[in-house]
Amino acid sequence: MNFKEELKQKTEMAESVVMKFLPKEEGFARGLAEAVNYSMKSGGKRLRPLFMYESYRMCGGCHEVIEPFMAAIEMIHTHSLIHDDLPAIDGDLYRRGKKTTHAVFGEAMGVLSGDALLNLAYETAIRALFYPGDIQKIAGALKILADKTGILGMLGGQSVDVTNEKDEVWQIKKDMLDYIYLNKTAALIEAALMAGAVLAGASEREVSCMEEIGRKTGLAFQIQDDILDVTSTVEVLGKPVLSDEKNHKTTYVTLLGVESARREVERLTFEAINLLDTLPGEKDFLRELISYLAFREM
Ligand code: GRG
Repeated sequence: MNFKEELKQKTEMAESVVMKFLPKEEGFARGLAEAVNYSMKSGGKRLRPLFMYESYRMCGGCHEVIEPFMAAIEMIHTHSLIHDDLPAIDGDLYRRGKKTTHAVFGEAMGVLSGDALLNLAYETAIRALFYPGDIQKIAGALKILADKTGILGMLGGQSVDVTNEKDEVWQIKKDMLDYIYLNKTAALIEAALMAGAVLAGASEREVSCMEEIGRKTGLAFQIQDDILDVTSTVEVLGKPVLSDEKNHKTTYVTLLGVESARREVERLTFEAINLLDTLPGEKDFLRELISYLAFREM
């Protein structure tokens, strides 16, 4: 099977795992479950559950305990997208080629469904405690998920982005831009790789190597996002282009130009793969996935 076929098959597997943990649309709160399910079923690459599954598999894991964690990380990611699209932040009406959650269900339900998803992520991950398995590993993975999402992770990174916008600080230096990218984007990719490794019983050295791989891969992913914002089209991306310019954002493209930004993506990807190759386990798919993302078109 070639990489593209394998990616399709594994994405479908991740998709079906995520679907298992969605709420039932019933009762008085049916509207909230509908908004949550709308956003969770609106496509997306399912990269974070895929990264988590591949790390788990590579480190020798082979049990269903990974499944609630795969669903949980996609829920956290989707929460961040719903809130990022709100009028108070980017005010975007399209994502993944579909209307954004607040555009369909209204702003209040957009806020609430994002909140509900963040909570549902932990409700879901906690279910792993009731699977047969090592409680210590599950506790370790829960801690990673919570830490990488919080003030010292994704939410902290986003807060700096939002504060700059509020204060109309348009020109920021590279160290601050890196802080934002490493937290708002890379932290969840680090969490995916680390939690997968911890659940599989990997050593401390292996888990911190996974963290570094996630850091480099996540930074490259966000720089590629900057590049696609100026080089792609709304049809290919399924969301608005030139939005960084519209929002006066400093990006790797505004700091370095498209060509140097591309070289940075390639350098970070090369370093991530070199680190991956220092780890034991079967990693062909993960290696190809990391390099595929450096040239992704959406
Ligand atoms: C401030 C209210 C408020 C909310 C913040 C935490 C947060 C919401 C946003 C996090 C920042 C964020 C949205 C970063 C974007 C990272 C990124 C490049 C997302 C796109 O990921 P893909 O391409 O998306 O994997 P798909 O659609 O494929 O799942």
